[in-house]
Amino acid sequence: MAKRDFGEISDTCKWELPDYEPWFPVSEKSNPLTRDIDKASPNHIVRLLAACDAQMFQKETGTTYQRLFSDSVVQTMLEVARTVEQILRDPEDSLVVLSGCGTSGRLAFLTASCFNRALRDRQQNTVYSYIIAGGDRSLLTSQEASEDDPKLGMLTLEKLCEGKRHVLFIGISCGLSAPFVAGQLDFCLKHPDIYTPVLVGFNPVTQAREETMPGYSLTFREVVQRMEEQRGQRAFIINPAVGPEAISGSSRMKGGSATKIILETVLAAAHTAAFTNTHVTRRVLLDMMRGYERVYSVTYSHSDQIATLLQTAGLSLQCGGRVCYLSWGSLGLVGLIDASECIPTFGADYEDIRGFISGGYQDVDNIEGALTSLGSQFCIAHEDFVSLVLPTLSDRDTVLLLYTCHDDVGDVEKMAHRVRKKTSNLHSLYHGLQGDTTADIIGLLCSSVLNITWPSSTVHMQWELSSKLVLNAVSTGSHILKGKIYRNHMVDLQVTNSKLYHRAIHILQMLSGVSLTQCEEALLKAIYNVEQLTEDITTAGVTTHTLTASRRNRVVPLALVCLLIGCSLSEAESRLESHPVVRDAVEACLTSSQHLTSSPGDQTSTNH
Ligand code: S6P
Repeated sequence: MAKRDFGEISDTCKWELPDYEPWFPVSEKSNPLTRDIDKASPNHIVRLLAACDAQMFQKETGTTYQRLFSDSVVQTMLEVARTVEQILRDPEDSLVVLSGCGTSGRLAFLTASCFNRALRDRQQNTVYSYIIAGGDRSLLTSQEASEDDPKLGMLTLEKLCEGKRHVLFIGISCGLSAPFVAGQLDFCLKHPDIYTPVLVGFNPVTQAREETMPGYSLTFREVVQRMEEQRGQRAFIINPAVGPEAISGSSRMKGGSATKIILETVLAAAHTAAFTNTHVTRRVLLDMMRGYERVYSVTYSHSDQIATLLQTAGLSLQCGGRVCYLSWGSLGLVGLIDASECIPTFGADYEDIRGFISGGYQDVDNIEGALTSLGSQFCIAHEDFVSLVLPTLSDRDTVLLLYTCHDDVGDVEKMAHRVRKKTSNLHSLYHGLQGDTTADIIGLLCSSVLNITWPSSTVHMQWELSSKLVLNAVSTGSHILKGKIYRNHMVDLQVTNSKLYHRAIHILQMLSGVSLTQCEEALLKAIYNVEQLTEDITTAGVTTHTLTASRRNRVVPLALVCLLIGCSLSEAESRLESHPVVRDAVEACLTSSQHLTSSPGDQTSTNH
């Protein structure tokens, strides 16, 4: 035991060493803690996820990386909170815009909605708005391509802020990489009389993306450098390192959680100050962040129950069943977000893990309103669950009820009875206060119950974070059990934007040990479904490649099999057909390839 703990301690810090995967920014590195997560038991998976999440709260150890609690980070948060405080005191013609792509855009939406609600509760005018690349449909589906468009980002921001006198723009890009956000930050820098830009992300500025963006003269790094020149006055960068993700590059996990912690801390502190006629202080910010650290500890103190949920969801996915989150209140948004992210992250079908929220779009309160006309995937109300899913529900499926003591528990109980008639595979995640027994009756109907009890000072946003941690563990863990992950890499990723295109090439390089150029060629062959690359293909840009890739399946596994076996695409296709589970396919190829003797997975990217 002592030996294993020692191993974990050193693995916890290894990613900080300068020679650990130096070609990757922190947000794309593989986490040394989770390199065997694909073979771990449900209990062990939860322990590993807990150890990765703990890295969010680790104190600064040296000079390399600033962390969440570092003075420099707290100082910048303080300055941003004071700017928000001023806007709240004088909101006329002012706006706080939160923007991002994918998960970062979803958190922008979640945060803007939450704090507008807080203002409405005080009979104040709302000051927050959000932008998500690809529009509101991206809240529920993956529209990864719009992430690559800096001009679209800029134009969307300009349109939203028409006629405003002062705009605090908060651009979120965990990897300091999304061109959509870079375009917006650059636009703000060019109009300092109106816009004050804030960048939230989790890489040092020296690791911001260097690649050129289509139709744009600057790289993300150059935009960040320009922000640095104005830092502390007219531009702010909040960028603590939180360590690599448990599944490499999956910034929906720690990146999303840390974004939530930072934004809510800054905005909640500003609200308290503005409405109690005080000022934001470092102490207030630190206390709030410590509150989130306690949320982390309390949540993972229920690791056994989380592992049970993960195991049952994994069994459902393995046998072609579905996992449904049925939520009430704002936890519903957390459920919708977690479920929708499984599509781009694991190449999942939207029916594999699906979220439903009691009041449908009325509860979501998004700018574009109900999106149900876009198709079944956008049907998110409980009544949609009742008409679309309930009739065919069986014991193969897992249903998770997600609610708190503030929700209509009678309604939860009614739904629990309806589900129970179709499946015994019913579970619940409940947030309650000390001494309350509200959930007891519903618990009797469930085959597993995760009741988390909180002190009365706990705020709803903290329950959201707790639910996010649990659901991230359930959706990630169940896909690991389904065999979607090899080591700690999602091999079968969808290559739908330039970030994912480059990630795919690096995964191929790491697993095959051949040069990046050969890997890119193999990837392109798989994308275009050709045995030989034509000049048209090699001269086309990444945007054309990703557009083509979005219409193809399993391009990365195909390219990998070709590289490992040295075979044609058609042979690779038939090999993959005999191994529908991606991890098995990779292992079978590694075993039969000569590369195994030289342990390709342990080679480093020296071919850069
Ligand atoms: C990550 C998620 C993606 C990212 C998006 C934005 O797990 O699937 O959708 O959120 O690519 O990334 P970033 O680095 O700009 O926040």
